[in-house]
Amino acid sequence: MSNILERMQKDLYAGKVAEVEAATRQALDQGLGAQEILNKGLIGGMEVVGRDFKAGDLFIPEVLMCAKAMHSGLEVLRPLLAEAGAASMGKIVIGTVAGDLHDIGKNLVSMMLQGAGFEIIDLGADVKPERFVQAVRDESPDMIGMSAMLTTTMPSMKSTITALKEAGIRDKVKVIIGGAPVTSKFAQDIGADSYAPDAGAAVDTVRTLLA
Ligand code: B1M
Repeated sequence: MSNILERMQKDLYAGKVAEVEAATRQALDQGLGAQEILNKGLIGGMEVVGRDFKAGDLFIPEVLMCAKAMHSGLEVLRPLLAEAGAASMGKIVIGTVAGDLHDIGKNLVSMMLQGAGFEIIDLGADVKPERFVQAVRDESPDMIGMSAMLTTTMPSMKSTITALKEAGIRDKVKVIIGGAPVTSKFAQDIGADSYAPDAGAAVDTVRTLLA
């Protein structure tokens, strides 16, 4: 791997926002392609972050800084990638379910998935079932991701799956759920395709489901 991409990965891991942006521009000046910089520099860097977060060697504030650094490089590449029609790994509509305003975990999961090369449509927090249904119709995603942090809002995950069934579009998308009170058993009970306990596991699970 070229020196500039190695340095980009290290700066990304250290959460150095301005340095990652500068390294992205420098890599382009050196003639590297936007897709190569994305895959080897930014996504490569976020893979290390995801691995160490899962292992407990990195903590949430650090991961958020890494994600911010990744975004600074991504913003430089975005127009070039769009121009070249770069293939995304898959499109995911994500949101925190109705009645629930907790969005820190959902944002972390979104950022890690984006860092892994997935296109994210983030509906925000307090997302009602009908809004998920509309987003599936409008965006034709490969998957929807729901987050819940309250035991009282977990049932909205089931309502959303029911709404997808009633709209006749449940089989068009995979469904992954997560959040502190959510379990793998709950995911099974409500008919979700999968559950992930944290952001790192979410990336692995989504990769497997969309492979
Ligand atoms: Co609230 N809150 N809160 N809160 N809050 C909890 C969740 C609570 C456990 C605190 C407690 O009592 N000990 C408790 C829930 C109890 C329960 O239901 N069993 C609680 C409560 C009761 C409430 C209110 C009802 C309090 C009140 O008003 N009386 C109220 C509800 C508001 C509402 O939502 N309608 C409320 C409000 C708030 C704030 C607004 C003040 C704030 C949220 C700010 C925000 O998110 N923008 C807040 C916070 C910050 C918390 C705690 C302290 C931290 C949550 C957090 O962000 N964790 C929380 C207590 C705690 O957890 N220690 C608490 C960090 C985050 C990175 O972790 O979200 O678990 P987490 O995400 C992880 C995984 O779960 C997973 O990956 C993430 C990253 O690894 N994951 C997914 C998450 N979503 C995923 C989706 C996936 C896959 C994995 O696929 C799609």
